[in-house]
Amino acid sequence: MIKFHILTLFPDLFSGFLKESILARAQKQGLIEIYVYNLRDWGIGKHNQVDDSPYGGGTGMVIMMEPIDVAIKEITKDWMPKKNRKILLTPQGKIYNQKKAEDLSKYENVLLICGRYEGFDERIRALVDEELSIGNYILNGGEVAAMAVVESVFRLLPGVLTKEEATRIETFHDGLLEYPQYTRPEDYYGKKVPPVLLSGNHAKIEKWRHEQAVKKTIEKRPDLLDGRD
Ligand code: 6GU
Repeated sequence: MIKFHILTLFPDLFSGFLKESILARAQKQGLIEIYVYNLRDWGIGKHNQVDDSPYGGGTGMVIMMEPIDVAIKEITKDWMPKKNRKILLTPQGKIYNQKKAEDLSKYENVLLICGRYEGFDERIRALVDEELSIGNYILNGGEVAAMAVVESVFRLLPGVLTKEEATRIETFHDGLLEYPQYTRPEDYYGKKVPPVLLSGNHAKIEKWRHEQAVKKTIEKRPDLLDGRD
């Protein structure tokens, strides 16, 4: 069982996401727990201040050390360091990928701190284990990135996908793109379903699907095959 802890200034962004069907089911089954914390709750003074103007001048506001530092300390107070991960989501991080998702799925607790793009005090970086980004583009904050991380990790947990789904992904996906799929009708205004899929010959269908997955990968994402025969 994995526990995600999300620290954000915009907790409401997560309410719809957390109710999504597979994620809701996984939470009910006790495969995953997700806690969303409002950074504002650790704000300073009667206005619960979390940011301030930058030293040296300039526009915009900078997230302050204290609310983040105290929030991290409180959220992680009972954690044993080895099985837990504290992550800052920022465009300056290493690019997130499937391998990273697999690594994270082995932790007991994962804290995702959603940075704001305008910035946070540089010293905050020293409070976390690593920084992650979900790609080379700029978002206003780490919230969408946090959802990407949660969704990609939780579907790897044993019991989340059905046995059938998991087997299909392992045997075919194995680093390849998905083979082409079709459903009714057989003929859509002249665009036809490949005849092999209607043949009823399962061995032939399996072979065709694997070939198609390889072909598609070579054509669309040859980078996925780097270092393979
Ligand atoms: Cl994690 N945060 C922001 N603000 N922008 C991003 C990102 C994260 N990953 C890609 N772009």
